Amino acid sequence: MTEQHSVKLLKDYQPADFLIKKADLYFELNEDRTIVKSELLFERNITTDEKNKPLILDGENLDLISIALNGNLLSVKDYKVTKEKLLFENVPDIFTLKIQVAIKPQENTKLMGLYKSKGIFCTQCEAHGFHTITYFIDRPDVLTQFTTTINADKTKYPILLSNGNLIEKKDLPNNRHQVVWEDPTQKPAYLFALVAGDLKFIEDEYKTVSGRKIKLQIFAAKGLQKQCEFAMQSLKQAMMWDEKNFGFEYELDIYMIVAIDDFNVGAMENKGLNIFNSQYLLVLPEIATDDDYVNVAKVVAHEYFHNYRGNRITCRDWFQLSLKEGLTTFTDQTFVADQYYKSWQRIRAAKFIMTNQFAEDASPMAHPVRPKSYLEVNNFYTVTVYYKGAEIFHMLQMILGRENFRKTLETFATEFIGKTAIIEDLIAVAAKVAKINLQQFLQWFDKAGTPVLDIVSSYDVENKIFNLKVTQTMVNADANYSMHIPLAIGLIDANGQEIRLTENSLLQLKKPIEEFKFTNISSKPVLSLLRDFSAPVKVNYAYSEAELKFLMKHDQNDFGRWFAAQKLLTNKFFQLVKIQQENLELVLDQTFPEVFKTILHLVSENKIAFILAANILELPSENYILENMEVADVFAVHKVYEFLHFALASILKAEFLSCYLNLVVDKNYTLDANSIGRRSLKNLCLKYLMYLENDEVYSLAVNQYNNATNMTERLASLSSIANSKYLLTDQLLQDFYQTWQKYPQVVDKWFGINATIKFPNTLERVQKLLLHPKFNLANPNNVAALIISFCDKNLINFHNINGDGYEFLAKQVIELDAINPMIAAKLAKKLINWRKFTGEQQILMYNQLVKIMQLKDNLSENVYEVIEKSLKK
Ligand code: B3K
Ligand code: ZN
Repeated sequence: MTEQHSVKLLKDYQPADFLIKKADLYFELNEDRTIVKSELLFERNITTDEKNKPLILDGENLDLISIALNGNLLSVKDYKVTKEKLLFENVPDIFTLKIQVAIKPQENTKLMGLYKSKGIFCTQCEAHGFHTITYFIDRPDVLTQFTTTINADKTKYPILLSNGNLIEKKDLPNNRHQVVWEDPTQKPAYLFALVAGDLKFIEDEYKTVSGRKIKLQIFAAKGLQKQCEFAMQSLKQAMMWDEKNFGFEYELDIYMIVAIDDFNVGAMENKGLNIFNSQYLLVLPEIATDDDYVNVAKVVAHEYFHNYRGNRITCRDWFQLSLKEGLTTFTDQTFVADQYYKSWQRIRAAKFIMTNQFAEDASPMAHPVRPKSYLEVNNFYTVTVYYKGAEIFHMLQMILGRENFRKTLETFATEFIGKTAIIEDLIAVAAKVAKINLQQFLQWFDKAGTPVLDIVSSYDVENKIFNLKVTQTMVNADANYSMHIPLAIGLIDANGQEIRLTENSLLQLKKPIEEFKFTNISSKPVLSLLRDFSAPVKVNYAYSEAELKFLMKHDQNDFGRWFAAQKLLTNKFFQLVKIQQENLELVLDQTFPEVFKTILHLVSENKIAFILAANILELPSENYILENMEVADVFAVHKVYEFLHFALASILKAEFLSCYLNLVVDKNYTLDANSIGRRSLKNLCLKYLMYLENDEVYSLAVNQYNNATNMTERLASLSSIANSKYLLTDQLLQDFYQTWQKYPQVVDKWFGINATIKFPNTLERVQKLLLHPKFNLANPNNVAALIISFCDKNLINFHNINGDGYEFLAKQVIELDAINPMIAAKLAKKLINWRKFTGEQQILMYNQLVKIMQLKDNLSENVYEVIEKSLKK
């Protein structure tokens, strides 16, 4: 094991031996060598007991030029340099170090630290990027006040940005210029940012609740300014929302956002200077879909909400990551729900958790929301930490109530601003505010796995009592282990009316077995379960088909309606998968058309929202079905999925067509739940109709493609066409590329459509596209669009039993690991669930994992950790 393969453990946390109170940074940006000078003010940390500990700084890939301690130049024997550290014995308690290093951002393909994207210098420092810029104590509990001077060529880099306020700007000889930015707040180094490039910006102003004026600027390459307008609007909405809901007011005078094309994640919440992956910032109706728009609103808000959830109150260590990420994700979900359609957001969250997080929790990479150990923390920015984390805060809000939840955050902010915190700190505040015990609730953070609730009910006619018995279990947990689970329920009478309950409808499960009684229930009710997805659990309850149909029609809780329909269709789907596995003939169960007719009728009468209808009528995804199978049979599931679409289209052609034709979409693009719902239901009808594979439906799709005034409609029609047998498909794909090739976001969509074509030979298509002039393996969005979509959404091709899909992926992992380990590890995760597949597939996947593992010493820790975990028994 090299120095870098050392596992970090939560239980080993020790405060830093030294703090860095001030950092004065100076950057001389050049094309060949960038010079970074730092003047750091150190203070021995009094909370640590040993007084003579050495000073150990982090630093990697730095060309060390000079070091001076308290003004005295040091010689090489005064310190020790290793691959990742710089060590000084016998330093005073308070002192300054002046360090000069040189780095090569233009060669940095990892997109961590300081790097160049399309000629723009930019940074990404979370989780551990800063120590590749200069020597530092690169951990979140060292809070420093930064001043940053940037010196660069004036023509190439007219815009020079860093955190905080601009305090100086001047021209220098040789066509250079220099600026000084001062950040008044103390922040961890992972929130440091620098941007230098030829950028243009749009500007606006936000007046805070207390009347302060904040300057808002969004920067992007020249010509993209119109694409930034929606993000600006979203930012202002988010600022107002956080004031209104939590009393959180922005405290600096300026807030900047920059769009960058090569970025490892969606965006980064650097203090006062967010850096965004342009995919999550730049939108216009012609080039972006409704999902893109909602994602921009979500991510802009998310990064803004970090200001009070991560930035001003910092995680003590990276194990506490969900304290900022889970909480902020929950906050952005609540914001989006308030902006658009509340239950839609819960349905989206539930679908995502039930498909992706439950799968991760059952995989070799399963980990608690607060992991206990890691080799490479960047592997833990996962759906579990973000989305199960968000569900924990959603549960907390349900248990506390919205008012006490607000008070909790306000109090937490008052107590912890300017400090670091751990998850217990926030939970302790919540317990105090609501005067309840949350000790058991805390376990949600520390236990991996999905709880299962087995529920039985009985109705006592004589005493008019409805009884519920709930047993909770969890794989790999002791028999009498139990969690604190909020279970929201409702009872509905035979007329479809909600029964007013004397007892609380939010059940708080705490013991392995709990019983509840509901009194004064005059006739046998129908039970609505897990309303609003009150907890991220699996629920077993012996619903009759009639009950599920009844709930789908009458549950006043939209989530309950969707959940019932989902259960009904999923059960039927599974029955068909069994039939398919026995090679028997597939016959459409009448429940399907019945459900579809009911929903299409309800929506045509305006009794349910378009968006709810679209969600109910979208069949469970292949991935969701596979997640719920003991042995994932990709081919049987795909056969059934295709069969169902075709059979439904055949039987319900008239209904789909009339729904499609009635949904005339407004030419002016509007983004509200109603318009989004209409577009999405219309596109879904088209998707079904295309299974009929005849000229009538082809012409519908082609017309939609040609006449669309927005990308939502254009892309949906193109995707339906690409997956049909329409003869001119390739011509249309070509047309799409030709028309939109100058927009990288749209080219990625085109890669995505190509990669998800369900017919054979798609792998060859993907391989060809790897050589396309617009494809760049070093660009994470390209990799996601072409390679990750192929593995995630083209299951029959990826899992082809000739093994080509797996071999292709392994090759990409190896190639990419040398360029960008973080993205390579993301790709490697697509192989790790090998034990879930059929014997033949298991061997093929396993062989590829072993092949990657053979490169052991040459692998990054990112990829090494993923592969090692997946091979471990
Ligand atoms: N905090 C960043 C994620 C950084 C990822 C580092 N591997 C974006 C976000 O969640 O807001
Ligand atoms: Zn975040």
